[in-house]
Amino acid sequence: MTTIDSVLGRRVWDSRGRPTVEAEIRLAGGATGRAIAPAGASTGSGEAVDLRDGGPAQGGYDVRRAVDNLSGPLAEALRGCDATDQASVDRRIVAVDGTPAKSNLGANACIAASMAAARAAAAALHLPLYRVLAGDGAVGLPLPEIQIFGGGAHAGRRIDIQDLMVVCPGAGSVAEALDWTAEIYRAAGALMDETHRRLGVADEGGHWPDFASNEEALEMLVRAIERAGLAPGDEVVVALDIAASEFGRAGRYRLALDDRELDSDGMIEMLLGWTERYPIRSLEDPLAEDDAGGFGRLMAAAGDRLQIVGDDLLVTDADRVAAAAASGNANAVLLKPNQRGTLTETLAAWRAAQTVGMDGIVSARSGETEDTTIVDLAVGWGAGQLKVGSIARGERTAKWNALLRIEEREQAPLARPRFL
Ligand code: 2PG
Ligand code: MG
Repeated sequence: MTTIDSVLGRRVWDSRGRPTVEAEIRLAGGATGRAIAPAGASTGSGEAVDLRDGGPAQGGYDVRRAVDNLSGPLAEALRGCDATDQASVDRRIVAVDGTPAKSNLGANACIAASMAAARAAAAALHLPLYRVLAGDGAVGLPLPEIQIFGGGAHAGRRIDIQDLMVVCPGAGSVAEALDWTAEIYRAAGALMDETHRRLGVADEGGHWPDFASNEEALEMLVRAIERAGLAPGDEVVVALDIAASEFGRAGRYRLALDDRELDSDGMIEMLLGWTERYPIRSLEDPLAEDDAGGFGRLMAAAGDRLQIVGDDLLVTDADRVAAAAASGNANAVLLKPNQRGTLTETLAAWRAAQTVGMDGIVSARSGETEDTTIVDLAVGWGAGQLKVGSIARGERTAKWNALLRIEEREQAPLARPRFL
């Protein structure tokens, strides 16, 4: 009843108006599951391959080959496989692609198939996916990490920092955290309008800012928290995704907005200065992916009080997570299923992190859709934190609203990550 009968590839659209891949899997018993691949803009060089067609159509971003790979070789490989055995589904995906980076069939085709199989299995079992993923374990609600200002590759590089986010450790529930964040988002918009700093909405729904310096963004974020009637550093803290690989290489960092060029130690000094002046508790990709030494020095200086998250550095790779833990380069991992191409490999990265006491953040990409599978992953795997962009734009609110429904159903406690 739960064996895979058919796999269909479909070309659909993402939040940047680019084509993307949807997989629809039908099981022998009639249950179906659907999932859509997201896409990043600031990608780590170690990510699995997001297969695009190139050429003139759709700016080279078309995915007709990946869609054909789904309906062709992937469908053939998965037919007859038991969808409730995710590990064996994913083994087949890995085997039929046959390359380390899924460059043959495309990680976008692979992750859509892997997630659709999980969805079909949950449908056949008449259970929500997060319940299936949790197994016998308790369900945990992740603390939301929510963008207020977009920047970097998501806002025309108008500021260098990519994501300025708030986390509400003082909130008693997901619903309250979202309430507070919406007040902050609104206050930030009003403050920007008063100072003519708002240009629009960035790729992940945060305000597209027109600040004179990177630090002005931090100042305004704290003022927005205060204007919303909340206590910065207590009820609400700040999380940044510096996405430093976008402007740093070979130990040199060029902050265009501040017209400054820093070496690795200069970056660390600047970031630590910010953490003293602002209630920052989490720094994602504070240094470039080729600067593991810099990560190590930052961890040595502040790894006991700050969450240092590897995204481009770790690319959801279990081996990299283990290596980073051994060398003390990060204390948290961002988990993006499409960076690897299967759920089993994504889970392996999370298990590797848990083994060494690292924290986890399940994350969306900057190019997203209405697909909410990552919400189930964060809840079912007990990842503790969830990052999906801002509290505006439908592809973002689809995830927060899914999380609200889960909270209503489960009444589970909100996670309390150690550094937040
Ligand atoms: C990131 C993500 C989400 P992208 O860097 O963490 O903000 O961006 O999907 O463009 O890699
Ligand atoms: Mg990132």
